[in-house]
Amino acid sequence: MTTCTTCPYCGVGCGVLAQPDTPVSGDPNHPANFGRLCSKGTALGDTVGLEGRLLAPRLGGKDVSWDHALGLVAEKFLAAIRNHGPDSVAFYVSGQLLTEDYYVANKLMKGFIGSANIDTNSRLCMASSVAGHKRAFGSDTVPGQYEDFEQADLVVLVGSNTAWCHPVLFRRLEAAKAARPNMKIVVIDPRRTATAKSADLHLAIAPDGDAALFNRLLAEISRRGLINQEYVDAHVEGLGAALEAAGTPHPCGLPEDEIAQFLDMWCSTEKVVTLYSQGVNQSYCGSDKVNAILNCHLATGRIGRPGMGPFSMTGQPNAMGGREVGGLANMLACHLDLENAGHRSAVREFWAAPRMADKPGLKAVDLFQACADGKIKALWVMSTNPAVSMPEADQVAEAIRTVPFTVVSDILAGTDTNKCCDLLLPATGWGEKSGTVTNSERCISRQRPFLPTPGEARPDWAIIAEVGRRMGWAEAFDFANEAEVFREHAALSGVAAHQGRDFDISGLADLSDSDYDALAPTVWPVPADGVSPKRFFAGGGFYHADGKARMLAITPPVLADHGTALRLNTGRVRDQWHTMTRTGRAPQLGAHLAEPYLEIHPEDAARIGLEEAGLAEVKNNHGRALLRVLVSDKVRAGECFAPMHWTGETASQGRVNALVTGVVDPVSGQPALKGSSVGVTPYVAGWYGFAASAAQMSPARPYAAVARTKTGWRAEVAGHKLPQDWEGEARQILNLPDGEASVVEDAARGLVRVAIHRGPVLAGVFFAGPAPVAVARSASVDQIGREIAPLQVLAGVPGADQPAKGAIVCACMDVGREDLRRAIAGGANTIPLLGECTGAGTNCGSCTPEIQELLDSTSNQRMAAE
Ligand SMILES: Nc1nc2c(c(=O)[nH]1)N[C@H]1C(S)=C(S)[C@@H](COP(=O)(O)OP(=O)(O)OC[C@H]3O[C@@H](n4cnc5c(=O)[nH]c(N)nc54)[C@H](O)[C@@H]3O)O[C@H]1N2
Ligand SMILES: Nc1nc2c(c(=O)[nH]1)N[C@H]1C(S)=C(S)[C@@H](COP(=O)(O)OP(=O)(O)OC[C@H]3O[C@@H](n4cnc5c(=O)[nH]c(N)nc54)[C@H](O)[C@@H]3O)O[C@H]1N2
Ligand code: SF4
Ligand SMILES: [Mo]
Repeated sequence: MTTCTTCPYCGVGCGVLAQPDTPVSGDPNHPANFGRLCSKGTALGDTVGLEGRLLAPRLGGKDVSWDHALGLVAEKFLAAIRNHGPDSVAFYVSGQLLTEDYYVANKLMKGFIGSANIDTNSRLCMASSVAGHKRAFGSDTVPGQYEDFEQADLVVLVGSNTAWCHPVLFRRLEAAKAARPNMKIVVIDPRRTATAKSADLHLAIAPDGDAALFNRLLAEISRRGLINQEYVDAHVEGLGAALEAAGTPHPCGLPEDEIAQFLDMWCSTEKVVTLYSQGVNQSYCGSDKVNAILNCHLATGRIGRPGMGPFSMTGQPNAMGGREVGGLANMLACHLDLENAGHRSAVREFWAAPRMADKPGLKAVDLFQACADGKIKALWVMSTNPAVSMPEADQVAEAIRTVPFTVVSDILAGTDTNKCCDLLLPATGWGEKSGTVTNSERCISRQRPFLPTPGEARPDWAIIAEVGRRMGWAEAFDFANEAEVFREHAALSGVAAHQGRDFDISGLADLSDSDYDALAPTVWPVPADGVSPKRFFAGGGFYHADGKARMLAITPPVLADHGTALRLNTGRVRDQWHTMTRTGRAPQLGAHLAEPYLEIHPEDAARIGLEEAGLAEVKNNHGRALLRVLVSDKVRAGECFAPMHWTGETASQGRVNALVTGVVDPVSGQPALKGSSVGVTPYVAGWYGFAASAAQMSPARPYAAVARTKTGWRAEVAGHKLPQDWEGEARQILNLPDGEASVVEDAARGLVRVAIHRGPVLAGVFFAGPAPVAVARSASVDQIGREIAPLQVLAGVPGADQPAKGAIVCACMDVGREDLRRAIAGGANTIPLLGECTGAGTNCGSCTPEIQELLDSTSNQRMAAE
């Protein structure tokens, strides 16, 4: 039987059709994706196996009963509260919890424990957007809908690598542009990303130059007489001050002609959507960037109408739901304000809460600082991996260890955060759990189970509710099922609506269990009486007391000077999700980019003495990382980029957040994850190697990065001292103590090749040399588990029957760079032709920017040769 559910990755929130032991497919009826999925969604079936799962509560490394585990949590939290007060405990939760989980956690902390020390990884993600929305609109409201992207004539993507991070929305945008070629796309990003590649105009802005650019835009809007005076008079305050601040131009690092082009496009197009994401939010001036963007839409009244508006793209599947339940330390519930006494008493009454929090709690960075300072006596981490994803991650891991009692709820046993915690609680994961998520366009969708519950795992909401009961609040946490939690949340939103808030789903408060099970994707608001339009603010109706929006006077920051250091920008790659605990298990997703890397401009690389494919040591006073060098003019000189995904599980020194600064935006408390100062030097290893094994390898050399493959595991390694015994070294790295070894050493060139067979079957292969080794990696990986002669293995080249694939470009159809090059040489010179020959790009299409790049570079080479 097929189950309709929702993808657990990005905020696009695609509908998925799933059943056990079958590849998933896109739900043609879901309004977010209409059947499309990206590479990560397509690979979901490969990530739900039980390998590495946490299947029972574990205390100090030993399995314990739920009764013991939950009793202990209740006891330790109660003891801390008794001895040190409610603010001595904290929850750190996640936009990957379902709304029901999130609601119960927030209720327990804010209404019953009586502290607001619950913060979420959304602090690292959406906090600046939330703050910007609240300042401008009086509420955290996303006015628009996805269809606005299709209806717009100009789409501006600011600090968003949509092609990789929200691929299905990007595909919808591409399709709309193909249908209406006059539609224009502008990308504002210091890096030339895959998204920028498809844009009509790419503005490689100076980091944090965004507020200056949007101030320029506001001034130009005014200069051209494009202020929508009628709208502003009726619905907006603050125009004068905003214009005055925008009157003084500040540098944004762009040439004047490019600025002029952008201003002209924006001013001369009425239907414009400005989407923004982490290049805006994750900055020391993120909230101001948000308001500089909102100012332009408010001044022109281009908001809440079809094809128009600002659009803050959410990252996680339930980032939006988390904001609805009030999961941030400075929010209450249902978009009510913690600092508003009226709101607090309404919630107190609804919850019959014994002890309401009455002041904001600690925001993520401060929360972990309080852990380090010994102020937090009990900490519960749920569905997030802060030892990897928080800035200054080494210090955060240490801070977690400092807390006397730490609990983590996760689906997996071995995460970096779990290693710092006392008690591990096994949660049910995607495919097993049931509840709702809200995507970027405010659409609530069901996640439905289609797999049995593994081991003793329990749903997050049920774990939290049981702790609530054991702490003494039996009635308040007596939820029979997730539908009951949802109904309570929906009913509370009705209370919020009476307080004049935007978030109202009271129309869903009476769903029966079976209605809830069958709930179709639903865009809020859903008031109990009457209908609401899908978009907000076309006719005003803002949530400040006077019903008006606010334009803010924004003073752009002085752009940071990193001196002789480089500015480290961080972000995502196409086929991995955050700390890779799930995507890292799908072999096809690890084949696109298999190592932690540093993208660096050719000028800087030359100055520093870095070579392509060599290793870079990246350092500052927070920490250190060793990363593979990728020389590229896609980054600006003086800047470098590294992905955030590698952890202690997958790399020996690839945790980039060890280097990332904990400086925060003063308004939102969101850290500036895109702007750290680092020193970069070449790391010269004694030897470099590549290994493919049937056994699980661990990253245990000075440099090592391991990834899952179809045949087992692969690893890139490097070491200091030349091993005396290469066979022993190879066996250790390959994790193959037994089996027959064949070793070839070329002492003169320092090259070593080791193959390990079990009978006729190849179990592992290892290549090492004094420089990064050039072997056909995909071919070696493919040979594992096959009957193949040692000599052929040790040649390090694919057999005649297996042409080299090269690095995987199309993860869905398993097509490599070399496959594509051969097809291009054979005459397939367009994306559709390449799709026909190789299959590449024919499933999710998120690799099409890379295929296009390969086509362009091949035709450039051809032109140069002619
Ligand atoms: N493949 C994949 N997709 C994901 C995720 C994932 O882990 N993997 N995670 C999801 C989550 S939680 C999130 S929050 C989203 C994030 O989605 P995005 O925000 O699109 O992704 P990032 O790569 O973090 O950063 C976006 C871009 O900001 C640019 N940038 C850096 N500094 C500046 C600046 O000062 N100004 C401007 N204009 N741009 C700047 C960076 O160069 C980068 O290309 O992705 C979601 N989707
Ligand atoms: N340098 C840098 N750092 C960043 C960012 C950046 O751009 N640059 N981006 C930031 C952003 S936007 C985000 S959103 C964060 C993301 O960072 P994290 O939230 O730390 O990353 P994940 O790997 O998604 O962690 C989710 C954890 O929950 C577990 N899990 C999965 N499903 C369930 C479940 O149903 N229940 C429970 N209890 N656990 C589950 C997973 O195994 C995993 O351990 O990273 C932030 N950090
Ligand atoms: S775009 Fe991809 S990751 Fe995002 S929800 Fe859709 S399938 Fe999942
Ligand atoms: Mo995020």
